[in-house]
Order: sequence, then C-alpha cells, then structure tokens
Amino acid sequence: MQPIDEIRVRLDGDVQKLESRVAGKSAAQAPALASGPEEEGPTPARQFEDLKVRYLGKKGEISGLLRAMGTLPAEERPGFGKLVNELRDRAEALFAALQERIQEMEIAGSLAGSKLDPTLPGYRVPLGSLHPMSQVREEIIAFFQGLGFELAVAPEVDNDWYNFEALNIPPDHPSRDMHDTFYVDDKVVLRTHTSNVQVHYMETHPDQPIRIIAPGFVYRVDNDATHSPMFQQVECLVVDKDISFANLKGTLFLWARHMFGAETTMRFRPSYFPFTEPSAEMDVSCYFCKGTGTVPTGTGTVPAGTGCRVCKQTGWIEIGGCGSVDPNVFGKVGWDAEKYTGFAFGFGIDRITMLKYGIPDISYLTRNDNRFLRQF
Ligand code: FA5
Repeated sequence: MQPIDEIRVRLDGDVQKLESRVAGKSAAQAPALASGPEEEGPTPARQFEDLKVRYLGKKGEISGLLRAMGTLPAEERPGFGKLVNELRDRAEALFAALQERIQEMEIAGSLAGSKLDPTLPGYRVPLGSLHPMSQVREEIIAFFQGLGFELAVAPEVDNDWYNFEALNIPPDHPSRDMHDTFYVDDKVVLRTHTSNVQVHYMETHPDQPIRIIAPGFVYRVDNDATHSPMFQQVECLVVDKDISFANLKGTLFLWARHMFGAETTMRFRPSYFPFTEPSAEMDVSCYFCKGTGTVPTGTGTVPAGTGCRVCKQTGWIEIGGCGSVDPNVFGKVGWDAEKYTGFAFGFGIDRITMLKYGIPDISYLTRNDNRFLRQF
C-alpha cells in the first residue's frame, strides 16, 4: 500500500474509533467527555485535539507527505500533490464533523442532571420608558438644539453670588423672599432657579455671542399640589448684538407651537424679575379647550361644555418667566451692556409636564408609583 493510502485508512479508523467513544457515552455520562478525570484516560476532547494535530498539524502526517513531494520525480509531483490535497480536505471535513458531535455531547452533558429546561419559553423582560418629565425635558432640549442652541449646566449647590447677587438680587432685596431658599450656610444655597447658569456661562464665555439651553433641578421651600421642594426648570439665554424682545417672542412662539400644537397662540403679561428688563410671564392658549375655557367635545367622563380644568376655565396656561437681559447683569459679569443685548426665559418642566398630560397633582411625578408611570 502507498503511504498516502496507509494514512487515509489510519485516519478513517482513528476518527471512527473516537466517534464511537463519543456516541457510546450517554448524556448522563457526558460531563466526563470534556473534563472527566484523567485516570479514565484522556477525554474525547483531548483525544480529538491530539488526533487533529497528528494528521493536520505543521509536523503532522499530511504535511509530511507534502514535504516528501520534493523527493519525487518532477512528472509525478502534480498527481501526488492532488491526492495529498484530497486527503487533507477529507481530514478537515471529518474533524469538523467530529468536533460538532463532541460539542453537542458537552452541552448535553452539562444539562444532564440540571433542573434547567432549555425548551421552556424565556421570561419576558419588561421594557421601561423614560419618566414623563424626562420625556418633556428631552423634547425641549431637542427642539432648541435643532435651532442651534448649546446645552449648558450649572451647579445645584451654588454661591449666593451666582443665584442672587450677580442676577441683580442684592441681600435684603424683597424678591429673595419669593424664592424660599434652602441655605447651606450664609453664602451657599441650593439654587432656587436655573438662572444661575446665566452668570456661570457669561463669566466663562466672555465677550461672545451666546445661545444656550440649560435644564436642571432647583430647590425651594415650597410644597402643595402645584409646587414641589425639588423641581426642574429649563433656562434659555441668548446674547448678541441687537437681540430684542421680538426675538424672544419669535423663539417662544416657535417652541410653544412645537410643544403644544400648531393652533397654539400665546400672550405676554408684564411681570417683574430683577435680572430682566422688561420682564413678562408667558401664557399659551390652553391646548385642551383650545383657549375657550370650556371643553368643546365630550370625553368618556367629561360632557361637552364642562369648564376646562386644565386652564381653570381661563383659556390660558402659564408657562414661566422671561425678558430682556437687564444691563445691570451684564455689568456684574463684566460685559459691555452698550455692545450686547439679550433675552432669557426660565420655565418649570414639572409644570409643563402636568399641563401636557393633564396631571392634577405635582407629587404624582415623584411618587414612583408604577400604575402612574406605566401610562407614559
Ligand atoms: C424664575 O425662577 C425665573 N428664574 C425665571 C426667569 C428666567 C425669568 C429667565 C426671566 C428670565 P419663577 O419663580 O416664576 O421664575 O419660576 C419659573 C417657573 O418655575 C414657574 O412658572 C413654575 O412653572 C416653576 N416653579 C416655580 N416654583 C415651583 C415649585 N415649587 N414647584 C414646581 N414648579 C415651580
């Protein structure tokens, strides 16, 4: 017999022997296949590796045949090479099939005796969703980023300077009373509004145009159905040459329509904030009753013509404060008030969320009750 035939016969025999060893083990015995004690002899997995190296390894028998080819007369080489290649393909196919068989037995072995039933359907992992306030916050951020605004942040625990003084609210200013501040000490507060971002940002980005949107948590000693001691606001600041109140109105109009629907109208009521001049409160027409104060078409529980509870029958919903940046604020942060003008607004995200979804009590937002949260 030619050496090439000898190797083929031996290969077939060896593979067959190992195959019957693998098949002969029941699933219960199978753990020993992969990692059984050495005194039982090498495991089939180990035997498989040895066998593969013996035939297909660099110094294996099939590679040996290829090396021996150099000793043959030139005219015999192509025919011999073809036979060796066929033998190598055959060996590779046999080993691939055998390896699959061994892996199957290993899996069967690791499951045998275990309580795991891989045929049972899996547990459904419930999909969560963003908190309604986060959804509103993300929607606001995305809208303003779409207009080219940059996202900014400021500390929640801050110096009196940033929260009050630089915003034109000196000590003893009456407007401090309205803020019901949590004091950490004489000079450090839990910020009462996101307007502190205005000061931080202007201090760190001097003498350049600004367009920022800055959501975040704020704190006040305040607690009832529409007020919470910890709530979220979103601040906006635009500073450049020739920024006017009209720019503020245009920006807010775009945003209100995006947030509350294309039919939304808005109005500004004169107001007072020490850091804006002029200042206003912005209201949008009630999206629920379309500004009429009464529910136009009945729902399951509310008959048509009922007074609208979303806007308390006024037809308007208050969103937050806004105005043109007070020149004194520019002065406090060292900016030239002759060169720059700007506008700012600060809205309550909790309040917008309540209005958008008709939530009657602000505390629902922080109760962590799944029956409530699952609705969003
Ligand atoms: C301010 O906080 C100003 N910083 C807003 C501002 C910014 C004006 C920039 C001008 C320029 P005000 O105190 O009104 O304003 O609060 C703004 C909004 O925060 C309110 O309209 C309301 O929606 C929300 N808000 C106020 N207090 C609470 C509270 N305790 N719980 C929940 N939301 C509140």
